[in-house]
Amino acid sequence: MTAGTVPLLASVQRFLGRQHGLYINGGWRPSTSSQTLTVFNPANGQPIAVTPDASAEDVDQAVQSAHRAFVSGVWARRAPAERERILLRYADLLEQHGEELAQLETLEQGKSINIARAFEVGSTLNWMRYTAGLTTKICGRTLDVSIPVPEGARYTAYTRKEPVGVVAGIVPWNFPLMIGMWKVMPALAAGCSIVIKPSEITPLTLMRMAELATEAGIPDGVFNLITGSGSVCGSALTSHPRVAKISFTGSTATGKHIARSAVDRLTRLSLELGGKNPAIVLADADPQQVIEGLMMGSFLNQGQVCAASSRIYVEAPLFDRLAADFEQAIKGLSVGPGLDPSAQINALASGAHQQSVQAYLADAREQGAQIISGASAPDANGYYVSPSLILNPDDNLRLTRSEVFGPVLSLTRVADVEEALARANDSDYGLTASLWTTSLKSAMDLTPRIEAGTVWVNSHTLIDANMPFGGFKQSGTGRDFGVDWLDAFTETKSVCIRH
Ligand code: TXE
Repeated sequence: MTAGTVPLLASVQRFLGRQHGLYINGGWRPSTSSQTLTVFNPANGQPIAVTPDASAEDVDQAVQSAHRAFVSGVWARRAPAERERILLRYADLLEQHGEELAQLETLEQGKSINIARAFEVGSTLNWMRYTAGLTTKICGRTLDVSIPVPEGARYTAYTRKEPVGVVAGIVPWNFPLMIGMWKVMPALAAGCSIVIKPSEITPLTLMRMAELATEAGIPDGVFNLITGSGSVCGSALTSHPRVAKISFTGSTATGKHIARSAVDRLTRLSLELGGKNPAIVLADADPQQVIEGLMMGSFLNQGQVCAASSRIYVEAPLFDRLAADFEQAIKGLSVGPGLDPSAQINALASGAHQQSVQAYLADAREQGAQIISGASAPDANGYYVSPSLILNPDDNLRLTRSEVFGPVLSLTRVADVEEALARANDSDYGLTASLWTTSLKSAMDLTPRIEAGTVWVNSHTLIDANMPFGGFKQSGTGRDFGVDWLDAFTETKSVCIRH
């Protein structure tokens, strides 16, 4: 611990000191494999825990456990109000252990303790309670049908929403706890069982949530967790014949790979993939609001946010003013460990990811891009990257077209809104976008022309449990959140009764 950092709770230290296993059928068990994965603290590169690198055999045991629990009806056929009550109790347990989970998240992921408390714990609670409430709102329709045979027969038809079965949840490393619960909660609210695989670099908070699931009263086998690599453990899970539905959040490349294999069994699939999200700033925008909103939209969690703004197109009259303001704001950001609440930029999640972001910057520098950087790393062993602003990068730079997923923001001068729209939409991605203007007419006219699953006006990155979220184009398929969220975890059955 360094001066100014939050002291670790005894419960966090105890958890880190444990010998970790796989959570199958309501308890921990060792892996059949002797392979392990080490979890590092991104702030200083030190190892903090070792977890199993699960084998295909472990995955099979977890899926069979989930399948047995599903067909037994111990969860799926329980009254919706009982499932809701248990899921609300699960949320209460997260709240009770909020500080412990926030600290674990900062330790394994690198993010600020402020963000861990407010988002990984605070926002996740909102999502959990919202989703628990959906348990008692599942419903179908009654249907008037016109079946003409045999003569004189009458029919009444209706639809039922039934849980799809065993869900495989594959979780990335940017918001491990929150995105993990975005998979667990709708699956359980719908009556499914789940096998969840956290990212190999950030498994700890979901491991703790596995135990709390049992404490909340979720029956054994309904919630299973395996830790392991993507290539062996993740692949064995998403291609398992008893998995009925995959909910994946991660890179577009891995999402496509999983989708190809899912086609063989027509496994249901939701993919929430990357983004290269534009912001369009019109000349009549409020500059102060733009700076505040897009600094947060771009640098929250060191830019490791699929919805983050990373390309800003500014109408010419406002460009010089905003370039100067962004430069000042970026140079003013303090860089430090996540456990220091005053540090605004923290380490990236892994050494490999740090190198990937640095490679984008090196490539841009070699191509002659103008890069302005803020403060540098406080600890040479931590996975830090200085917050950076790129002015008017070429549209064909790797950094302009790919999801960098780091504290890197580009600002580009455009002649007018038509040029801004054309360049904003010129992307394989279409996850989010924002428009900055004080004109209601511009907002109403332009939002339908932006190719993105979410468009904010005068804000960016602010998501809500009641607002559907997902991507156009190669940013994914399906939508998370909102009142229809459970549709993706259920099958619709039509029942037709002759009478
Ligand atoms: O992602 P992967 P990576 C983007 C971001 C980042 C890039 C690479 O641009 O720089 O992806 O990150 C599991 N079968 N996003 O390589 O590989 C893996 O174990 C089944 C955007 O870490 O997609 C982990 O649990 N699973 C993003 C999860 O997939 C497999 C969040 C994500 O890893 C697998 C994270 C396989 N064959 C990265 N291979 C967002 N949309 O928010 C890997 N995995």
